[in-house]
Amino acid sequence: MRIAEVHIYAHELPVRNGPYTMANAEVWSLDTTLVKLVADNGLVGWGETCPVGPTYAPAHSAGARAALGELAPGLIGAPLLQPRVLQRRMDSLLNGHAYAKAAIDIAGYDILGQHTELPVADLLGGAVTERVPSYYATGIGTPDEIARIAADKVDEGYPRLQIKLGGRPLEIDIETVRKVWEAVGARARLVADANRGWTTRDALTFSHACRDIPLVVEQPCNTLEEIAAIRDQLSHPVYLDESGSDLTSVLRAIGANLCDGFGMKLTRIGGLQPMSVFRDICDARAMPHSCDDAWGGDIIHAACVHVGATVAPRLLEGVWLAQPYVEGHYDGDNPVRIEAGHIALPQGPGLGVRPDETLFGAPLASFG
Ligand code: 0XW
Ligand code: MG
Repeated sequence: MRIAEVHIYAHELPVRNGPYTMANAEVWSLDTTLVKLVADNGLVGWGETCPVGPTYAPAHSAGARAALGELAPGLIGAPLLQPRVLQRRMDSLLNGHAYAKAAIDIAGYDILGQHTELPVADLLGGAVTERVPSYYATGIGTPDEIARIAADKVDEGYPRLQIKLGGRPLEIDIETVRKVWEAVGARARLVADANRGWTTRDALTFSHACRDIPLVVEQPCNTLEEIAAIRDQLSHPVYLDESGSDLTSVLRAIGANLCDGFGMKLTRIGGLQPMSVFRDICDARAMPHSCDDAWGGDIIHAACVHVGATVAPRLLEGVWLAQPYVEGHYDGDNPVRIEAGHIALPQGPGLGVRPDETLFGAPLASFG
């Protein structure tokens, strides 16, 4: 079974009640890229990659499409039965650009699942649950507003909250986290995510000021070097998100004791195949982590839930989906939805989601 056709589509996802704000990004609408692979036996699989704007990560939608255009001609005839071989084929065609390769990898697994009549979670080692926990990520907001959202989301059933911080006076960040703690207490696990927005001074001041609040600090500063410089002085565990840019940086961070866990994104690491390797590295060192992506619709959401369902429950920090911020679904019959802070594993072979492709219009480019 080999790739016979590659089709690339663009689709706009306006942010419901936008904008969505982080220390280094304010986004009103996201431009997602969908990939349809057609196998030589007629099976069709879908992949997706959707950077959350051009400033969050070294990834942007036009970059994804340029990379896919570079890869696609060389992928015609590539094997679909061996996901690692497909990854190597992509690496032989283009250095880097993991977030574009991820869309091909995901579509390949969707086809492989249909061919074997297995859900993607089984292809990744097997689901340990049919319902994964999610977490709610607030945007940047006033202390009172974020505390109110936090209380509402915990009431809704979310077991974990990620409070977005950074890009403003540190006192407001500290007050925000204090008010959230007063509002929800130990009813949810708390994460303070500055998305690279703090200096080492800010991170130290924050951690000391909030030393009585049990929380995890996520990606406080821009670089691993900055985080390494203050790691031993922080009062809280540290998770890496943006700095866990590939398996090499993950190995380096774990080996040098630079973190206690990760926020991981499926497209950043290059798709389901490298994500399953990341999962197993984390398992070997008892490192908790999430299985997220930056943004997107039902296709990337289904992929995140499938891999999340294969993580040892004590290590799964949750599967974050953009779904609460996205209007509608690609697959009205099998939508991937967060309900009471948890997500049901899609059923059926492959990703378990069949998008209505008329939503995406004509392909931007087709190969094969
Ligand atoms: C909350 N997320 C997983 C989604 C946004 O794209 C950013 C991200 C994070 O943790 O930084
Ligand atoms: Mg993060």
